[in-house]
Amino acid sequence: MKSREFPDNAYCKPPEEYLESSGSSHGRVVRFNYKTKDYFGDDDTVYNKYALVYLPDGYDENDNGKRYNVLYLIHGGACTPEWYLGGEGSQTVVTHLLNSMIRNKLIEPLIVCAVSWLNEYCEDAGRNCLNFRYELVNDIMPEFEKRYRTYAENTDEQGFVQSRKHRAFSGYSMGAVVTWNILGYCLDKFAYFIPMSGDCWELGTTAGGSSPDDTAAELAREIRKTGYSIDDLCVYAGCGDSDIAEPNLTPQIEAMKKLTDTFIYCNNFRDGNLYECICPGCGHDLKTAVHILYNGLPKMFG
Ligand code: FER
Repeated sequence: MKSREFPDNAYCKPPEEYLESSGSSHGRVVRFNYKTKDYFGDDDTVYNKYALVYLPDGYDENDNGKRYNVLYLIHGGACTPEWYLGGEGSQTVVTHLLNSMIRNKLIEPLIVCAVSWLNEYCEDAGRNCLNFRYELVNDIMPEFEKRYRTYAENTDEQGFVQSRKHRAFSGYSMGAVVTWNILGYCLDKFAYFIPMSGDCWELGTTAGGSSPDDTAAELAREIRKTGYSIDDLCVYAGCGDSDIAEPNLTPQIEAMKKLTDTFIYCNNFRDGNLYECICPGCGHDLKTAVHILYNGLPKMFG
């Protein structure tokens, strides 16, 4: 059941001033440290990792009453969480965008947790992307959502399932590969997805482009298994019109459109759960991610 109205899905250009400065009031970027393990192997070596966290203006650690939507955001190849959020205490084009969208009430204040599929035990980016969900669900979410005020009243399985409509996942390029994987395998904990500039690799590298029908069928099969249906998820996918990933993403979306028991393509999420936003004048770069986040975030949550 849709519990709120959404703006239309069609691309709008973000105002220049949203990207340039945040004005006087702005959120802050902090660091969140956690421990994880090698989910390919079976030894107990502990690995230290961190996420960069955007906390919106006014976020108060001690205010027990207020809760925030949370977006997990993941980077592409040869990058780190700094690509989005700079570092502790930084302001970047992404924080400017978030501050501006919150101030202008395009979105509710939210927490962003910029995570990484990089690790010390495996150098294969593709494998790491398809395995990241174990680290996310077992090591990041329980600690993170205990520490920060998300809608998870408990950080056990049930707490995450009950708060899934207040949790989104997005990633760019290789991070989109992760996002499609989370859609397939973590739908009980996430209801909203923004895959940016990348296709689904469940059936192999760039298989969304080379085997679109099989890839779409695989995603739909995993989603059907969960028992969640069309009304329980939204996918706002996007890329640039001159993006090297566009020839991989668009065929996959076209194939997904045909599986109308699982995906309903629509111009407003009132009428369905799938959209592809192709940003004019955009390539395979941060500008595209910023334009898709500007367009996608107002369609998330609730
Ligand atoms: C795509 C998904 C991911 C794609 C490229 C990537 C060209 C990532 C490439 C890299 O980081 O090396 O659809 O299309």
